[in-house]
Amino acid sequence: MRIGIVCYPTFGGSGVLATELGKALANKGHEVHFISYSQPARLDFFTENVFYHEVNIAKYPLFEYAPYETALAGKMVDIVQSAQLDILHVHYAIPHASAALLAKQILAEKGVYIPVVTTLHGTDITLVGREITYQHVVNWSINNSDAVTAVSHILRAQTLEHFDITKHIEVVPNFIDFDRFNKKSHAHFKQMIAPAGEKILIHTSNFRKVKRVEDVLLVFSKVIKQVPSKLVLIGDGPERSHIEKLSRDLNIEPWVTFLGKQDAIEEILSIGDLFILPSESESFGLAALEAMACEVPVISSNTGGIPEVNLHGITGYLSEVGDTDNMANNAISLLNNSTVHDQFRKNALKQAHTFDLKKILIQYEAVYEKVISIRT
Ligand code: GMT
Repeated sequence: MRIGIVCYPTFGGSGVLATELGKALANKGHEVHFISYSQPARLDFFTENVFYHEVNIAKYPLFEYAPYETALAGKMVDIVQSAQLDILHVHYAIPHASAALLAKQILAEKGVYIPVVTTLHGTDITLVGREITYQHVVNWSINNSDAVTAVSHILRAQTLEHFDITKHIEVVPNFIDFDRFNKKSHAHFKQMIAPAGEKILIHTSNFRKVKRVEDVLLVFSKVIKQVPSKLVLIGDGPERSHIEKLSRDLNIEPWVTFLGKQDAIEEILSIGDLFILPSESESFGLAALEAMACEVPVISSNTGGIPEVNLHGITGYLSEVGDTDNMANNAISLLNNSTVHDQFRKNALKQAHTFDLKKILIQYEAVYEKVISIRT
């Protein structure tokens, strides 16, 4: 198949997922065309069947707000025709789905049929999409896509609850590529971070408020009183300087390492003993899955799709959002019991395998084939 993938190119989970999906489809022999306003963060290499098309937005003094959606729709019209795409798969409803549907209509007038698959990732439904200004467009885009998928059961339920949906929404969960995410032996790196054999707690996110990174510090400040440990923070974003200040205010700065944005996350996860994900909301929690694939149990909040990934008392523990005492107690008890901890590591890996890329890729291909065949 010739597949167009539209996504946000930044370090957000939807862009990561879309990029990994495109790369995997290309590896399987499909021709994949990424369409975005800059090169997706994880699109680090090119092969003969992967293409990247940048959306350029014409600047004009009259435009206080550049019309990205119009530029994107125009680009899709171009690429569908020039690359003879069979399908457009757009990640994130706003504005990708509505732009794709505009492109579809324009192409229909030219006698070109292009089915649109929309994947809902979370914030497009739970936060941004519910804004009254966007609601009508999100609703219309979902109902008029040829197929719609959601990355978790809870996200599907939330979409049905908050919007007036007439379209079937299929759950196709996020996935993990075990060729990349697996526990690697990194004795030298572990020795560098934890020279006295301290336990290593890890958090990775884009440091937005919704991630509650301050809770990571609060949990760690309690854990370190009971268990010699280090905290490694990966990622960057609007809350980073506030979090750095908080680590000084909590007097835990010497035990906290800020690594910033990293590409080889799996290398760092491999030295972890626990992964902390205390998010306010999370439609899936791809970061937790990446940790679990590297055999790291997860201490997380019990919100959104996280319990579909992290199983309480099996692969880690779930606590109410903001209950950092409970999270810390769970972390301490796990770190102090090596038998249970080892078992949780194994369980985490086993659970991660249920989201193996190889299984999920087939589901996306089936969605594509179904909508393409409806026309032919
Ligand atoms: O939450 C983020 O950091 C970014 C956001 C996005 O839209 O890119 O991530 C969402 O999509 C990810 C991939 O499907 C999910 O794993 C995240 O849980 C989801 N984030 C939220 O729902 C807050």
